[in-house]
Amino acid sequence: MASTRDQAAQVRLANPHLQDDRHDVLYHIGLDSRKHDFKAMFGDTKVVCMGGSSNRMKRLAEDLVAELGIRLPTGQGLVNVIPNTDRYVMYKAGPIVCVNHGMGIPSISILLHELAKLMSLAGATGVTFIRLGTCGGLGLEPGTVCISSRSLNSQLQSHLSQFILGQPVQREAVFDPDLARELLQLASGLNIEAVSAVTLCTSDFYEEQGRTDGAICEFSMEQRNEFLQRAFEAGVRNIEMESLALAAITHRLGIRAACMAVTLLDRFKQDQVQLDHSLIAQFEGRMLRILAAFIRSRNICG
Ligand code: R2B
Ligand code: URA
Repeated sequence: MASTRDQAAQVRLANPHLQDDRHDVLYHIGLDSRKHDFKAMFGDTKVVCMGGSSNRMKRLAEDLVAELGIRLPTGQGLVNVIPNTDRYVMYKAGPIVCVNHGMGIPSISILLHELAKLMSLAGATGVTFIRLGTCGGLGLEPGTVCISSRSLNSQLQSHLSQFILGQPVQREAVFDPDLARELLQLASGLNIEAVSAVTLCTSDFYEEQGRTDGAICEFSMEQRNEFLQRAFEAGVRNIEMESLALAAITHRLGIRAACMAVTLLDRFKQDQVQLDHSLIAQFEGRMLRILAAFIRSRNICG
């Protein structure tokens, strides 16, 4: 359970160049502090839910409204609150924000910079960021929910590497252990198959994830299997493409965050995702139930 101190904590940026009373344009999410009242729009935010696709995030917001009985402003319904951009969509249901992050580290990292600035300017307190995604599993039944403890890069190192002003900078990629434990317990209480996982996060779906079915492949089946086995021995149980940036950026800013991803296949057995969409939606429903239980436990929806 979050402490009283955590609940009152505002998002603190790590940038001495930014003044509190600044004019700020959050370009990729189409918000401008002179045109939008960030405090009125987002000051009550408690949970920011993220996932790859725009349609899925709209559905998630609709499902949360139904599941949690969230009352929307009369006559308004659920609307995309950032219609000035088509890069991302964002829905707000009471204190819950649902926003899509696109695919890969660059896309989610741009979003995380702007979301952190938005939450800070809005004066939101006790905010938790949660990603709900899909992934490949290692030795897990399809449909297993993986809750990341930390994230490894493609060299199996637990940090995000960036080049900043031409110099390498490494940021530790760890998730809040209490939050991960809490989500795991909620999953267990709901009888949902879930594991605590070290997550491998790559910048490519095909070659970097050891797939032999991309347009280019310059390694053998033996080398593929050896890499996946080495990842498994390093604790990796799932593979996806955003957790490294989510962990590194939120950890650097002191934002409580978690990454849940449901496995679509066992990568020890195959490379191709062959599930039909209705089964994927059913698997994603498992994460919705865990998320709804988490939000209920926080008593934040009135
Ligand atoms: C999981 O699924 C996407 C690739 O298919 C990517 O966004 C991810 O992390
Ligand atoms: N997303 C990934 O990044 N990898 C997979 O294998 C499945 C979904």
